[in-house]
Amino acid sequence: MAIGSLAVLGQSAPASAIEESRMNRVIPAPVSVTPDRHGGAFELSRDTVISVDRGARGVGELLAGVLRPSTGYRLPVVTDRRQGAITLDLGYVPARLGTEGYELTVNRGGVLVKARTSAGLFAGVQTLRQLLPAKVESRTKQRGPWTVAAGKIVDFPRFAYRGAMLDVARHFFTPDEVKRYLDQIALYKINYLHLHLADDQGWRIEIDGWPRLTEHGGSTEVGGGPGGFYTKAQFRDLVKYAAARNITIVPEIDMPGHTNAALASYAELNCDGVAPPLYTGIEVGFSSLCIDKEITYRFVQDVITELAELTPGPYLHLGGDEAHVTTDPDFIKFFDRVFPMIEATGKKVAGWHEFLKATPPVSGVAQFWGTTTTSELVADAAAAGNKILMSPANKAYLDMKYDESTPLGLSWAGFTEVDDAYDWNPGAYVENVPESAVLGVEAPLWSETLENSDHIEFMAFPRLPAIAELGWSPWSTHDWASFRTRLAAQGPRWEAMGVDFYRSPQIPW
Ligand code: NGO
Repeated sequence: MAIGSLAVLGQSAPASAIEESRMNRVIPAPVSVTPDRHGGAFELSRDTVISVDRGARGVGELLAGVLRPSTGYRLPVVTDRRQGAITLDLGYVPARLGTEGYELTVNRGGVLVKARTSAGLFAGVQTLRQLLPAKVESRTKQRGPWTVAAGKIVDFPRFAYRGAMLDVARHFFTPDEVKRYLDQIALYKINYLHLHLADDQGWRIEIDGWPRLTEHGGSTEVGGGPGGFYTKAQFRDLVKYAAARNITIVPEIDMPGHTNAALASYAELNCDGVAPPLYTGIEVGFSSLCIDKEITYRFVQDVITELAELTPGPYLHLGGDEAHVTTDPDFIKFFDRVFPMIEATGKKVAGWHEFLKATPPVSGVAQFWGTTTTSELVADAAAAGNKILMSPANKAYLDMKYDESTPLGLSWAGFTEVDDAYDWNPGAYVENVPESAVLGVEAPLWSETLENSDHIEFMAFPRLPAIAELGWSPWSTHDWASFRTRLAAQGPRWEAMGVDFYRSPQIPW
């Protein structure tokens, strides 16, 4: 057979097989996927409408925002029921689907996404995007057909918390850069973005009454660049932008260590009353708030009060890591005064797992970032009823280099290829921390070496989807061979979206 006719044969493969394969390429893997081999396919056309319940208009508009540029169709969002529509229906679904679960049913006559909440509908819509051809993600008009195979997906998350973290302190990222990342992580059903808002190199959030934090403390970054900070209005706008994508912002102000930017801004916060210079290097563990000065607690109180007021979400993160120049008794003394301040706001405290040296309230969440699978502190906290958030540095840190040739990133926790990031079970990872004690997973992206969205994307993709899948998908779906094929299918999507990802040699792109 001539090569030409082979190619033709390839092109004329039955459309249903191609579409059906997309049903099996979704990340994170859904709980159940049932193709309907006799149901044909749904085709998006110039007459399609997006029909929503009133409470789902925002989700409908976001879907339309993805589909309109590439299809060129009008895709009006309407609130009446229509034949042939994409319908987003807030209504009864089985209780096991919880608040973020959804059912997605496709047949020739339409697409129906059903969920109890708009968060569930949003999750269903992210799945629907992946059932359409990759070029649907393009911002310019593309040729159809825009078909989705018939079948049914039933889906809900394994863990309540599926997070990403962005360090905006070591290098500052503008609100638009943060929004771009929010858009990218939302596609993989990430529902928390933890922002590391202050560190030795920069203070990035306005606090009334302490203007030098941002004026001076925010004026630089690693390498000596101009830094930056978020005004309260900008931060509120980020919170809102995230919420529309079912993402809750978790603000972190690291303390008592990692505080050089604050100490440089206010001499009176230092035990010796002398402000140190701003810091633009990447060493850690050399700074501490002054534990025995009253002004320290007035400062921390103001910060906590204002963060709580800026943040509708349940968690405030206080860091607590690498306080190498704070003695243990001082560390405990400090947090004994600070934990009640958080409780008074009605929020839950989160911290890097060393903060367990002090005793957070039982509502407190410990973020495990170790590189081994044992931690007595963490196991004891789990036994005491604290929830644990899993971010093992040698698995979940997106700032680790993939291998020795990676131009960006650090390597203190080891090189982390895609299979390293994927191959661990958060529910059975740290000794004596059972799944019931695990709140979820988070993929931190520290920015000592990262300066812009291209850098973020190169480190986060393709590993972020691996962590997202560990957080969402049932362990029974865990399978590297399947994951790498599904990941390969994301490549053309990222190309269409302009995401600058790392083409890991492990993945059959
Ligand atoms: C550590 C350290 C951070 C670094 C990061 C780099 C934690 C919790 N504290 O993680 O200050 O930026 O490693 O990978």
